[in-house]
Amino acid sequence: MHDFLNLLTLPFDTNMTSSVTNKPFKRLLLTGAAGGLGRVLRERIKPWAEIVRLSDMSDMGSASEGEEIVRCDLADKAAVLDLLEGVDAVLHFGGISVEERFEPIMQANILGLANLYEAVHKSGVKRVLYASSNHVNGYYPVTQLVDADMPMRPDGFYGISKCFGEALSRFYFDRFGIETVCMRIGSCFPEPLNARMMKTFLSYNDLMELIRCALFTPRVGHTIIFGVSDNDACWVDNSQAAHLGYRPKDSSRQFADRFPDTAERPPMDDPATTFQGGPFVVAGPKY
Ligand code: NAI
Ligand code: 15L
Repeated sequence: MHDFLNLLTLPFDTNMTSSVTNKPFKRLLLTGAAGGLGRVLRERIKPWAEIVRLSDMSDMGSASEGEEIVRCDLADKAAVLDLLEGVDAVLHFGGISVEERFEPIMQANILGLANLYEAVHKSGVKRVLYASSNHVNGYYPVTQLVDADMPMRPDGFYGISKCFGEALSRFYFDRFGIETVCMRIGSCFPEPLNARMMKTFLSYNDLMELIRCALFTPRVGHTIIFGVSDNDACWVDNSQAAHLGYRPKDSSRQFADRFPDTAERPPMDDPATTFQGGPFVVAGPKY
């Protein structure tokens, strides 16, 4: 059992006196920095840390002021241990982000996550924000409201790897008191790309707000929150994560003319419209 007093230790400097810059964190690590969301977050998280350490296995360009670049494969245990040195908190966005063959998912999202949490523990990092996914629950029907306490129903190897991440982070909290916010992100793109995303849409601004809440709420323990904007229709219930105070400001409704709700029931003979995971439910398994 972890020492309960660990829970009273915040992941950032409450006095905001860490340096002349008055930024709450000395060093924030962002993994997946070369990816779609990583590139969005790169500039936006800078006000929170004296140094943002950016990591990915792909090219991230060169470091600008206040940045450090560490190229590494999450499956490389020794490299991940080095990656975590001197880090205060982690925004973990690296890994395979779609349905894939098991082998690459296992390397990046399962072995990679085990490497990350062991390094987090060894380095004394206090908090992780984990980019989980709506695909931990892809096999719930679109007619069902889902909350964080309901059993996971993943829709493929990708979703299963995110279930692993949520379970692993729960274990590291129970065992060592390392706090994690698992953000079950819906569809985070500049705008919804289809009718399903009208329900799962998360704007970039709301993603930032979600991250801000997850990073600066004094005590988060192990929290699961669904990352969606204030969309008119939605199949997730965030009441278990109310303590984070996340209030989305955007909504998919501004795109309603593109994907009008015809009020007809979706065709229930098509798994991609029957289940919340959409096309992911039929994408696998690719073994
Ligand atoms: P992405 O695929 O654009 O970026 C992922 C990054 O991880 C890539 O730059 C890739 O090079 C890197 N990566 C993959 N395997 C790696 C490894 N073994 N070692 C180091 N780096 C590795 O994905 P995106 O859209 O930016 O998503 C970021 C995170 O958010 C992912 O974990 C994804 O599962 C999660 N997410 C994203 C959603 C979205 O709507 N964009 C929805 C739900 C979850
Ligand atoms: C995800 O988990 C993926 O990373 C992203 O690319 C989208 O496909 C999203 O889910 C979604 O469900 O729309």
